[in-house]
Amino acid sequence: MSSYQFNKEEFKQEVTSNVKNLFRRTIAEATPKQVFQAVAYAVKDVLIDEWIATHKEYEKEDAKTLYYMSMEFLMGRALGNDIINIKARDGIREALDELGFDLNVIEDQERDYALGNGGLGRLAACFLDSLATLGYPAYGCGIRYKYGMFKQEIKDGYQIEVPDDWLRDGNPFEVRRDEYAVEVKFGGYVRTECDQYGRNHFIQENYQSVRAVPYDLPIVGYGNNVVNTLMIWDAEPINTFNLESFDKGDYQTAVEQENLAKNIVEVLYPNDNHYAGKELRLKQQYFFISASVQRAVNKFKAKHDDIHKLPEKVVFQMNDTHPTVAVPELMRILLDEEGLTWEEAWDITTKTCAYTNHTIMAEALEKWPLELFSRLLPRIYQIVEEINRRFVERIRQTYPGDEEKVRSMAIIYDGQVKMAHLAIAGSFSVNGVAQLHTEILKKKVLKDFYEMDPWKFNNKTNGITQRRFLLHGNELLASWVTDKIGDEWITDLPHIKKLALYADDEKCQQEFMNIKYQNKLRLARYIKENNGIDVDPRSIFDVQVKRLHEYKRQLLNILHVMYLYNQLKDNPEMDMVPRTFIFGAKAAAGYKIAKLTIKLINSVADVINNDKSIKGKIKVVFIEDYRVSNAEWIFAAADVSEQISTASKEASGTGNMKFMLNGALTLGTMDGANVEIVEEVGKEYAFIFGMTSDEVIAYETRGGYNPMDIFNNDQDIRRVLMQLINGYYAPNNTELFRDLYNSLLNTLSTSRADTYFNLKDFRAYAEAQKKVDQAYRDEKWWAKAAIMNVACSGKFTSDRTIQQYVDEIWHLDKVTVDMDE
Ligand code: 26Q
Repeated sequence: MSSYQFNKEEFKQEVTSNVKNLFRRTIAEATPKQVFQAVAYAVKDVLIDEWIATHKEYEKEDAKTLYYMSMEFLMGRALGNDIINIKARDGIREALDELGFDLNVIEDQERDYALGNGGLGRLAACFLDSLATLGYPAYGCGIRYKYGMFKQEIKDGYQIEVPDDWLRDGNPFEVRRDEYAVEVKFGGYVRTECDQYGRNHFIQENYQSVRAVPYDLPIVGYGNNVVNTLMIWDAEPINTFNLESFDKGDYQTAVEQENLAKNIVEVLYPNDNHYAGKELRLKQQYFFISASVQRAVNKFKAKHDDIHKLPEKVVFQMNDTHPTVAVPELMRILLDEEGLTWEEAWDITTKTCAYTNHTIMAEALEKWPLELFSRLLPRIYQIVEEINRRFVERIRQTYPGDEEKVRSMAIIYDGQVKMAHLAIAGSFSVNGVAQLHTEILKKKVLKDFYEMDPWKFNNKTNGITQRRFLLHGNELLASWVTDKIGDEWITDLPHIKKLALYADDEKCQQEFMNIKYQNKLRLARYIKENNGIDVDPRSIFDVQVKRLHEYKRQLLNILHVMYLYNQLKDNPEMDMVPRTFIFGAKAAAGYKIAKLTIKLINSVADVINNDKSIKGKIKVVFIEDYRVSNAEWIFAAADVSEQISTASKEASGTGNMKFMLNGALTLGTMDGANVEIVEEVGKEYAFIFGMTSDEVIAYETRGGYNPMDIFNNDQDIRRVLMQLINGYYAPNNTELFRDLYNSLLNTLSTSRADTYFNLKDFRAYAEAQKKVDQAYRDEKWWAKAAIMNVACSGKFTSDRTIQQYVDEIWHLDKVTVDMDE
């Protein structure tokens, strides 16, 4: 296989000429931002041939194609990743040097593509990277939000949400594909017509519609000439203000259609792991699903006559329940447009759709009110009704007389459409995202479904791409690893196991710790520039970065910081390794307790960072606007990875894997993929604490526990909690943190006191933290443990995850692309 040969002089010329054409400037006059644009277009020029060649090959092979349907793709930046994957990074760095620019600065000009919230969206992005690198035919299907995840600013310790106008300067990599635009219909009513053969036809009338236009983004495989496509849909008005409308006095409808189109793709909902039954959200879901399913069916039909063979060539993977309307939408097309019988259509649909579950938390489950659902999607609603009718019939046949089963499993119940139930009924595969999570699904949350169709259920433990999170994010460590063991790890991460041979070697330990130190310096510079805080790169970098959510327990972390600070105040000579507690987190805009937790972290930081008496032994840093691009540097610099969710609540976690890959030690609960991380690296090289998922679930069944007992018996904890309401961290407003205090101690009308067992796990957490402090003093041990974490991270590549999806669910064939042909 020949791959792209980089030609430095040609590249320099192209960049120079791009600057000229785009900005009417010479390269010497160009700003870094302009150079970024020019470089991006030059890179696209290279990609485009591979992109075309890849799709020619797919056509030629008539390859089965995956459509990964997701409301979110948290891509981060493209340029740095793409030039790594075409293996031109060193060449481009040199070329830019010679033109007088620093590649790092140029990369830093690109906006993050923040079309996602957190784990689920980033997982989709890692999967696309692995699919391209492994050479599997796949599309990502999503929405081209005008505004992605908001930018976070911290003002006076509070989170402020600023719109993310990511397309303002245009996106050099995207390609608008007007020729593939399709129509998507909303509302109106369904008229039934009986034809001469006695068959019913369903005609949607008086609807509003929008034109869905796909934009393609290239997804570059690593060194294999494969370029896949992320297809994101924009909405445009159809026939706006056409004469016909005016004549009919339909001015109102025309205006409404225009507004519908404008609103639909306006903004990503910034809720993570939380369902909000907003009408616009359902519109977004149907919009991109209808468009994607139409496109997939059209593409299939262009080559094949027999629609019954669709499952041989097409598979839809639904990323959580958000894309579940794909099930009734495919049914609609097969019934109404292809004229199939219900049985035929259902057979095809349930062989084409597969569903991934990402959460067991009740508040995240999507349930749409029937009134809303039927009004917005009248034909889809009819189909869901019929799916439900037949499904309930099947439940009754399987469990005669057991109406409890119907109650718990029906798709339509309590005046709602339960999307998870629809997804399970309509899919041939239902998977969880880590072993523990899948077991909880089977034994608890989806027990009834598992018992009825056990064959559908399977586990696919999440993974991450080492190309972005080591090769790009941590160049120093990546080169070191390659020096030691060769570069196979880039496409075959389990090879990294060979590093274990060096874990005991003192020279290697020193090299490793020195690299970690360099990365800590880099992060310290970033913190200084962005937060104005001086941190000591010799201190332990203890990091918790992830969305802010009560179950993730950032509160436990900061309560422990408050406790440590109290100890230091009592005993300024206390012997402890200096520690920098680093936080990064966005809170959903309407999530009060989460936002208050951010304020608390910043208030604690203010007090502690300015207290000279503790001699800098503790620093607290809240990194503003945590996102994919700065995450890459944060992981590289971390010593301790905080993965402290209430056991059973974190389906998998993927940040935990990124830390491990970068040689941080996990301080965590036995939750999600932490369990498998510990299984790989061994308990001795991690700090595990707290209740197990079984214990948590047992308490929950009993209705919780009484945190007051702990409050009354543990004076250290009591002191910390009192500081929430005595103005210790808010001298001007003693009531500021009252709600946090109440969430821990008072039974609120909405939930149990301390729903997430912060106080119950506090002592165990403090003990584990103490062990971290002790362990870090033994530098050799720490270096060895860190190297062992890197060495044992092989399982957690998304390449492995994708290969399992391919082998057990998708059954795709690998394609090779040769650029010589
Ligand atoms: C639903 C309805 C309306 C509005 C928003 C939502 C919504 C949006 C995003 C619901 C859930 C999400 C995101 C969930 C998520 O990120 N889950 C995480 O998925 C990761 C990848 O599998 C896991 O590693 C994490 O454990 C899980 O929390």
